[in-house]
Amino acid sequence: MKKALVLGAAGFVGSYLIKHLHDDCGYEVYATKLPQEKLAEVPATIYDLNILDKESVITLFYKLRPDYIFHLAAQSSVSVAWNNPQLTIDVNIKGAVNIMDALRELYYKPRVVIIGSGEEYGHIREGETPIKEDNRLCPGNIYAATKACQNMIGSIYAKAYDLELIMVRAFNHIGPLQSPIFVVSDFCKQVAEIELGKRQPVMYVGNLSAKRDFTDVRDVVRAYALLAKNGQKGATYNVGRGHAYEIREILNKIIALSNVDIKVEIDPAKIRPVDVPIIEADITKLNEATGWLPEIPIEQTIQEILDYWRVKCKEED
Ligand code: A2R
Repeated sequence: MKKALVLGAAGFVGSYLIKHLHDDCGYEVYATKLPQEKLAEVPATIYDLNILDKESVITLFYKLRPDYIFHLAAQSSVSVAWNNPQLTIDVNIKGAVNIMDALRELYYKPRVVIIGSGEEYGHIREGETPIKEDNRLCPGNIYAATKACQNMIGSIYAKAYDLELIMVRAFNHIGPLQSPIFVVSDFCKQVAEIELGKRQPVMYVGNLSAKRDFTDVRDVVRAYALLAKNGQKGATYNVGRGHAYEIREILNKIIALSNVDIKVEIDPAKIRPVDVPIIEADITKLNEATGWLPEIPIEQTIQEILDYWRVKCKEED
């Protein structure tokens, strides 16, 4: 039976990826989390690992000898990155290099999927959308810059040391369980709280005109597993829906699912220092390598996120 190791599994994507690798791919799954994190019931054997501790990374790789490794561990919040660039650089760049260096110590070559971000493209010129993987990178925030750096070092290591590294640029992914620091979760949580009378019927929002490419997290993890098998060594693949939605459109879809009257107000604290107007993926390369296409409609995902918050906000009463 093939073995898969998921690094950074206590985050949003981890539990979905573990479930897919175990239930749908039939792998024996191992996963890591930070010592202070908790991981809900998942079909995997769990280890504590801080990717900043390179020796521990090497020891774990030797012990488990996985066929596939998925590197999800990251400081993944754009707003936290503005406030704490040092931490973001440490985890997202130094941590990634620790993993790649650990791979060089092994006597065999596991297939490793390194997760980056659609944010790496940053400020996109007219005519560059939908964005292809060989587009120039112009990161618009600190988080994006660290992920662009991870990607570049990954490409260099794959070539220089003949490592089986496959780089992903993941566009916005959404689903139940996501933290409300991310926009769709934030909106759905606010609506659930309004419905329960926990707050005034006013939604506080940031920049509504930005356009982002949103994909259901379950479609995203399916793409990661396919890339682990079929992605080309050293190559980068966009993972996204291939369609950008205006945040205003998403907000309207969420409000339409509620039967309470909701007013919308701009909260200056939610406007980021630099915002990128449109980010949309060209997913031709991914589709050609794996046959992957998104399957879950955005309306279904939004409904499930709203229902998740309705239950969670009620439980907190
Ligand atoms: O920051 P925390 O405490 O939430 O922990 C995150 C964890 N993490 C680490 N793991 C090992 N060693 C570290 N030094 C370290 N620092 C942070 O990685 C969190 O539990 C996990 C990443 O999960 P999320 O932040 O929820 O990201 P998500 O949405 O699961 O996305 C997975 C990947 C990330 O590379 C994103 O940047 C990319 O997809 O979009």
